[in-house]
Amino acid sequence: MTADIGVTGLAVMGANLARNLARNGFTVALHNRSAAKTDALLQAHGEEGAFVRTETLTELVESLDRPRRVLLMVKAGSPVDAVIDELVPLLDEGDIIIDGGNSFFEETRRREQSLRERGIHFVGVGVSGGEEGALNGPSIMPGGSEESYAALGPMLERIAADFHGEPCCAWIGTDGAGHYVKMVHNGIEYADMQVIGEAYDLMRSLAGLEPAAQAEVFREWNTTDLASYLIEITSEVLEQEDEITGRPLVDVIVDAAGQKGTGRWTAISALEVGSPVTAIAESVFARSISSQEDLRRRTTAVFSSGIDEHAPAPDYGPDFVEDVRKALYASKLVAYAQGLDMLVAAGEEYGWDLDLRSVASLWRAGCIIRADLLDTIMKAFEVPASRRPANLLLAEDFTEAINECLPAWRRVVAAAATHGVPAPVFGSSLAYYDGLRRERLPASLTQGLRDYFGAHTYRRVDQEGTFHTLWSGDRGEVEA
Ligand code: NBP
Repeated sequence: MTADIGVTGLAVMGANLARNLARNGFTVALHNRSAAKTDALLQAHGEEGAFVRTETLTELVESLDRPRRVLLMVKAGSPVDAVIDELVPLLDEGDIIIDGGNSFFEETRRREQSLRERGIHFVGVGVSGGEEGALNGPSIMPGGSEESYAALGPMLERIAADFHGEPCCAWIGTDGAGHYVKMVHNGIEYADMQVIGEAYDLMRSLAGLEPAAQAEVFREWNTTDLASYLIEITSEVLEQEDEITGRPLVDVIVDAAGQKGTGRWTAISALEVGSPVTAIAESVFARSISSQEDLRRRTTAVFSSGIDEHAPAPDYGPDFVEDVRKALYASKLVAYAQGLDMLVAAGEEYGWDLDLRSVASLWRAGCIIRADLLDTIMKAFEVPASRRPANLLLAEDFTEAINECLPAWRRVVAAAATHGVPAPVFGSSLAYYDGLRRERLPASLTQGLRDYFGAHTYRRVDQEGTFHTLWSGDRGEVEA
């Protein structure tokens, strides 16, 4: 029996994608460095579809139809290069290697270029949705050549999540574009979770809402324009009781958030392409602060809040909860707007013609940031190029939504600062919005200072050209 596709790397993600492919009628050749995982998969799920067991990469390649399609689901980093090095001598021109792991997009660009020179297609595919998505339908973001998508796309579209009949899979752009979009997806996911955390903290600290009561609040919010997978599972986590102590589970979980790196990569790349993704970067930093456990233990006892203990207790009731909902929604919109802006900047830098409508459409189902909002975002970009908003917040629906949220957003950020509750993404998102909104920014002073100490020059509001003030001379102005 020849197989339609081979999967190598059968840990949880690879195994689930292989099962998804088989359940969708494809014959899947299986390989893992150590055969035990292959056998375990066949034993537990071998009846789910047509599988071909192989023990070596040579056997795997020999079992495949042409052009051969080999999906790598091994650990990101050097294992991907190790498997590629072993595979390439076994493949022919026109064959396709697919990397479905969380590889860094620069590595995907390097691998694609090197394999292209040898006539082999290398397709970096962003896959989102975790274990469950991999099995039942992930959001799939393929890069690589358009030609390779012709051979691979229909297969990926068949196993992808489905949003009202549309597959959450479409060709993103050449070389590392797929992994880049997946990286930014994860960056937005960081921000999405952080704003949920800030809302929870404010409602608990200021409105006294315990986790079980907040589970109800989030459940209610999930029927509003905040409706999303992350809001839905927030209510489930908040209502969970610890089996041992009977306390809310969230109170016995150590408050130090981990990260695997995609949020950090997003922030680094944003700095490189000059895109201000403050919400994502602040979310990465918020996790870093949370993880400085030793330092926090010392500072908690030493740093004062500066809050007047004798001030009358504030009344943060249902109105405040509604304010927090609006602050959360507005901050979330900023995170998405920044993520999409970053894609545009990266597209210019790396030569990808990214279609934001398509990107938003792929995130509507199957992935972690799936949200009703994405359908509206998609529609905002579903217009002729000349009418596409230069920033998501300029799309009419979102300008209106932000205007509606603004007073509440400002009240919440002020309350957080007044009462010493850290809300870095609520605050920085509002600052980003105000930064875009203000007619004049203090960057003029920055330019003056730069000119003073480094003769970096400045432009004037009333004349073309660049200018320099002779700061250490007669302080006259000269054209630079
Ligand atoms: P892991 O990332 O834990 O990798 C384990 C697999 O890599 C095993 O099959 C292992 O083989 C293989 N492997 C390693 Br380690 N070194 C190898 C080498 N030098 N040569 C060949 N094979 C090697 O698996 P995972 O958690 O299933 O994740 C797979 C990919 O998917 C990763 O890139 C991960 O970041 C990504 N991922 C994505 C999501 C998502 O939501 N999209 C979630 C989780 C993971 P062995 O069995 O012989 O040790």
